Amino acid sequence: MLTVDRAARDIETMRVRGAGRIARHAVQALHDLAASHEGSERALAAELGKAARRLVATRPTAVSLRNAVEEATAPLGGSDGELRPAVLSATRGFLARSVAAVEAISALGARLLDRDGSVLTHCNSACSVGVIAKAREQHDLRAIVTETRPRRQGLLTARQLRERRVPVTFIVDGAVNLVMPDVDWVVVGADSVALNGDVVNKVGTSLVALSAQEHGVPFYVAAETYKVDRRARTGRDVRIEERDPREVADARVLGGARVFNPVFDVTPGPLVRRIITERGIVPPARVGDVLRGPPGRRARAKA
Ligand code: RUB
Repeated sequence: MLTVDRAARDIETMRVRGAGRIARHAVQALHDLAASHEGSERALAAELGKAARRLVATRPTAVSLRNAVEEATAPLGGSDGELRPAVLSATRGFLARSVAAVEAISALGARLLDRDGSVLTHCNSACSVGVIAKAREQHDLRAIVTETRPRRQGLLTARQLRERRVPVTFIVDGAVNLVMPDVDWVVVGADSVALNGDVVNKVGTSLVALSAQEHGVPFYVAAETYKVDRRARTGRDVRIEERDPREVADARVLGGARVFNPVFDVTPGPLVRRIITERGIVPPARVGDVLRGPPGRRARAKA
């Protein structure tokens, strides 16, 4: 059984990380709380409310976490006497749909990488790994993976892609612009997407996007619809998490210099060619459309 406290600590310490995984971890904890609860419905409601607040506070930028927890605890607003089964059903529904969404995104996104070539990715995103690995089943594709300072999530990406037999070249973040002339596509994930199509993802993503634009390389974002932040009109409305400076460097070796360690940054929508969601591939400015249900033909895009 996954306790709420354990799940919150896993997310805070980044033992569990990545926007999709933290959302599922939080929802699993809410599920287990409801499943093991033996008190009254009223007591369960109070505990779920407290747990939701604790879980959402663990990482402030990924709206996936807030959206998932809100969905899982939506039955709190319902009628008396049905809370436990309703929460169990909501949590199980979310867990199943979020896993299926990654698979759907992988299959849809792979269609964009429609020939042999090189694809660059930054950080570690299950959606991006899925897209690249799926495309590799069809074409002679190689991946260029950035290290992703300071937490080096690129090591995970390189390993996961190798496990799926994708040839990988691993580079330091500063080499992105140098290799970009040899890149055919960029695919990254997202922690939040604002309604205007601005994308919030691992710090450095916006620099990758600028480099891609400079070299005429299509820049794709692979993100489930629950990463769209209905409350964020633009990327500036999303709070950027700052983490412990010691993740970057020991202040003593810097002669006491102050370290600034923002974890995410905002890539403006106009730098994004398309957003790959489980409900279709959309231009960034139309990302709000996918929240209203499956897109029609017009919302689907070609590479
Ligand atoms: C992870 C990160 C990922 C997104 C999307 O940052 O920025 O690109 O979360 O990942 P951190 P996914 O390591 O700080 O959590 O596609 O797996 O949801």
